[in-house]
Amino acid sequence: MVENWDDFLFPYQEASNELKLKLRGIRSQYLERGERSPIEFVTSRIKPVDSIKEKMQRRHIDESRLSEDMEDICGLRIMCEFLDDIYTVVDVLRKRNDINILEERDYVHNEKASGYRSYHIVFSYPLQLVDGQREILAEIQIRTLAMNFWATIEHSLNYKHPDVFPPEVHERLQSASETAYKLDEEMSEIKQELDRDLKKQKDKHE
Ligand code: 0O2
Repeated sequence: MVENWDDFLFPYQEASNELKLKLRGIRSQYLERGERSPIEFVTSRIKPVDSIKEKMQRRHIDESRLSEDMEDICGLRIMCEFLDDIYTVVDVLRKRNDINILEERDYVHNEKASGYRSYHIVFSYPLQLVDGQREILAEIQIRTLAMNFWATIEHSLNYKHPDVFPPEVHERLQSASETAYKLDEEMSEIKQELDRDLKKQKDKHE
């Protein structure tokens, strides 16, 4: 049982701080090499205690098994400019030996009924503590800026209580998500076209 929530959450906060720094470091490495980074920006959050308790009830998770059964107490989010960047980031993460992937959920191509899109990676992270190593469960959500725009606003309208959404609102949110996805596809096509033009010009001058 959790006696003190601050003590319980401390290692999650530590893991979150370290991971945020490391993920931002990936962006710095690309920029340092003079390349475009597939990571635009990184955010993190520790799940609020109220939200942990609500999920415990909803998912029938025993308080004594929180560290093993609740995978998103430590949550990180990576925002990308383009759709392809999502999968580039996934490949980069798969190669790391400090991110032991347990599960991947591709809600980019299999969007949720709400219209939600994002790529989720559930993993364990070896946190070094004074008493030794401890595996911390965490989740990274990877999404485009357009997906983030939609999810942020939809979340603030509260996706956990879809029954408060009249069917018409539900449909409009789904349709807004489709519009955001079309925007992502259009931006990707524009980039691909510009890349092709650039390559043609380069080839001409060689
Ligand atoms: P917050 O504030 O982002 O932490 P569950 O956590 O039980 O709802 P599950 O199956 O454990 O869901 O994990 P899932 O669905 O892979 O990921 C849950 C998280 O994904 C949510 O965390 C949201 O961040 C995001 N998410 C999933 N579905 C939706 C959706 O329809 N709309 C929006 N806006 N976000 C979604 P939290 O804890 O609910 O929120």
